[in-house]
Amino acid sequence: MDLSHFDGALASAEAGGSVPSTAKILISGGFSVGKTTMVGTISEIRPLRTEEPLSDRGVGIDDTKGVSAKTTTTVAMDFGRISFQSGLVLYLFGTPGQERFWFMWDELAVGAVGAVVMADTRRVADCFASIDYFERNKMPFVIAVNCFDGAQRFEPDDIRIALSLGPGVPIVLCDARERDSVKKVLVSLVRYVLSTGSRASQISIA
Ligand SMILES: Nc1nc2c(ncn2[C@@H]2O[C@H](COP(=O)(O)OP(=O)(O)OP(=O)(O)O)[C@@H](O)[C@H]2O)c(=O)[nH]1
Ligand SMILES: [Mg+2]
Repeated sequence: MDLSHFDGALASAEAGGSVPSTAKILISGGFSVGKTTMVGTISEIRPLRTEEPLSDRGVGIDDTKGVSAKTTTTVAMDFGRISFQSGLVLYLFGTPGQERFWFMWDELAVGAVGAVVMADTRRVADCFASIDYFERNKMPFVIAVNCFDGAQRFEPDDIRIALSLGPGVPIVLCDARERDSVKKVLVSLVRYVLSTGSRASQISIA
């Protein structure tokens, strides 16, 4: 990848210029944390979804604790796209949240430059698998804490301790239903990817 091209695109996005560039981003996290919602909120195209009803077959397998209102789940992926004024285009791939569909992750991760790991402070351990996966694969990620109604609010520093994250990993509080909020998460990820450089510089995003 030509990282300077991506860097230029972001700078240009901020300056209102026009440099075309694309990047693949993963939206991951535990079951029912709001991944499909996030992709749908920000996508400028009708998002591709692979939702299937939660059925009796999942009883004893799917962890529906705390998400009793949930009736469907992502079985393969979500897909959406967001363009910045500059021409920078992000392709968003939402991962399935349930363990039995994690075999999809390796496929989805091919060519991705970074990831958003969504977290719910009521079920914080659910995002450990995503964090482990991206740390193992040396893919830069940011934590997006989806602030559900009624969930206790925590400071980013407390969340950093709870997730055993180093000081560098950005933690952003967000509402997956709010476009501007999701945009902040993505901008934070792009900036972080550019600041780390190492992984991004080996990947083609052109
Ligand atoms: N209150 C509130 N509800 C949300 C928010 N984000 C998502 N939801 C709701 O939470 C539920 C789960 O959202 P999804 O976007 O399907 O979650 P997911 O992470 O894609 O779920 P899986 O693919 O099954 O792992 C849905 O009923 C959403 O409407 C949020 O920020 N606040
Ligand atoms: Mg989903």
